Amino acid sequence: MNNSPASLRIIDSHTGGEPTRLIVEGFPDPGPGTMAQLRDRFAEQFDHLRQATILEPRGSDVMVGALLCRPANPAATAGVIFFNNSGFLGMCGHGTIGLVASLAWLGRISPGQHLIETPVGDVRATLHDDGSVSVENVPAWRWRQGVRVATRYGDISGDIAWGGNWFFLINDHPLCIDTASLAALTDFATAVRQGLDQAQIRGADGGIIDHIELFGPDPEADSRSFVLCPGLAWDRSPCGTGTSAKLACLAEDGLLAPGQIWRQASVIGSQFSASYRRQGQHIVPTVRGTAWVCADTRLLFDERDPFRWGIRL
Ligand code: PYC
Repeated sequence: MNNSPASLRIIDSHTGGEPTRLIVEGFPDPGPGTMAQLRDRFAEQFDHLRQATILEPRGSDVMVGALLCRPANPAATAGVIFFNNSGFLGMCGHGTIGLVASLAWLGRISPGQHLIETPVGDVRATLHDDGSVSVENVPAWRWRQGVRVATRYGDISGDIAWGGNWFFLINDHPLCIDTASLAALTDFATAVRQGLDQAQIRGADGGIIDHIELFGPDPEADSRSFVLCPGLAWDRSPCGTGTSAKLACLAEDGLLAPGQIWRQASVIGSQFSASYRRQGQHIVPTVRGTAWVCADTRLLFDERDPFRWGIRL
């Protein structure tokens, strides 16, 4: 099998400012299996294509990649594997909204409900008539409350929750959640990430807590967040999996009732609206937002180009 294609067809979109680059053609066939199996095969055999798609000079650190896959379940509309500059994501809320908007733009799907397979479970996406997309995510839950982490900013307390990725959620911090504070927010969240790693504080399954989420007030929404992603880029969107983790904490604290709408703003002011239903000890969050398709093009990998597989620092 040729695992180094000369080009990939991609659809770029953004959801609340956060880009998704969907690979729709040209990727080597990863074979049959679940999305978790395909993700592992992708990582073993095609990691140069992840890097080529996301890293400079063709991509950027802020971009989330999505590989469109044949689903294992014939009833599903699609399977998807999300990735970024540092590796792979479990689920991605803004990316699923981007995926659905891109499939609609290609004319491959119509408004209505679509089952989508991801490496961490199935999600149900609804494409609405106005082009917005609701994603009923995998079950979310709070694993630990009030965990103290030693950082170079002192001890920081936060909750650990699963929303399709592992999050450390911090309400109590000294920073403003605004664009003037982005460098300070990034430094602070990076320090928390390092503190978690050094203390080997992990998620319930031993997974790395690779998303750090800080909250503050917003004049229009219920809350505004800053989310540091695994590759140390900050999320331009309110982060769908992060909003899911937030809902799990709000539900546990009795601060949000099932079905009640929560409006989560990002640091640049884009918004998701979200609600949840209960499922045993967990909640099932639904996150709604809008994505805009911005490019339908091809990435070219000339074999003479020394950076065809990305600038690897
Ligand atoms: O929307 O879930 C999300 C997400 C994860 C990382 C970037 N965006």
